[in-house]
Amino acid sequence: MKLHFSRNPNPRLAVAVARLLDTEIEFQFAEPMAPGQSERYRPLNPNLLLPILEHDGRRALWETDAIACWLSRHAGSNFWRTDEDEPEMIRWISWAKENFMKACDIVHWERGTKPRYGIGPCDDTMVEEGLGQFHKAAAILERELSDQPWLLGDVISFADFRMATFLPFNDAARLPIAEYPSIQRWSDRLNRIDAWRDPFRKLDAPDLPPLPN
Ligand SMILES: N[C@@H](CCC(=O)N[C@@H](CS)C(=O)NCC(=O)O)C(=O)O
Repeated sequence: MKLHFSRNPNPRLAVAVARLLDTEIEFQFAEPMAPGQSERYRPLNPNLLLPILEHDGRRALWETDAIACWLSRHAGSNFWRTDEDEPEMIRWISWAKENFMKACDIVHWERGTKPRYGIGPCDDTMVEEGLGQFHKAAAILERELSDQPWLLGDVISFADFRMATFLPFNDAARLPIAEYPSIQRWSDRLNRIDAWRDPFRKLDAPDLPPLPN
């Protein structure tokens, strides 16, 4: 079994899931979009994106959520809920991608990815738009986390990891997480989990390009 990854947000999330679940797996740093790499990677993922899970030598699985589901089933874990909490978990995954995570992504793209990869100048209008969406979504998330440690109650699930996809990149995005005390506490709680805080430990993978000053 092999997980192709980079240090970017979605592959980081998949590596963190594999680490959390103690999956016996080979971690392979990959650059599907680098010159000369697309021929190798297109059969594995036509989108040329990461993460990619090769799990049986014939077929490859892409999309982080599908990979997290597969890894959790493989581990016999309820991290991806398979009980009566499953619909609620899927609700939060779906909402995250349309709301909280999407807002984080907009801001992170402008303040993190664009300068890191020299894609172009930060668009302040998009940052404002992203921050507006962030505050709207954060208010809902704040209420949800005000009286429980994790999105589904007392036990962490993939919904927490998914919701937090961009928080490890907040040095670049500078989202005002601290204005939301319950979200801040939840993020601190996540950071006490080794697999979340440091998924790339001992893995051979170059650092992301630095942010210019
Ligand atoms: N919807 C996809 C998104 C995958 C994606 O956008 N991956 C980005 C990183 S966040 C990527 O592969 N970028 C090129 C790279 O990291 O080399 C998923 O959830 O897996």
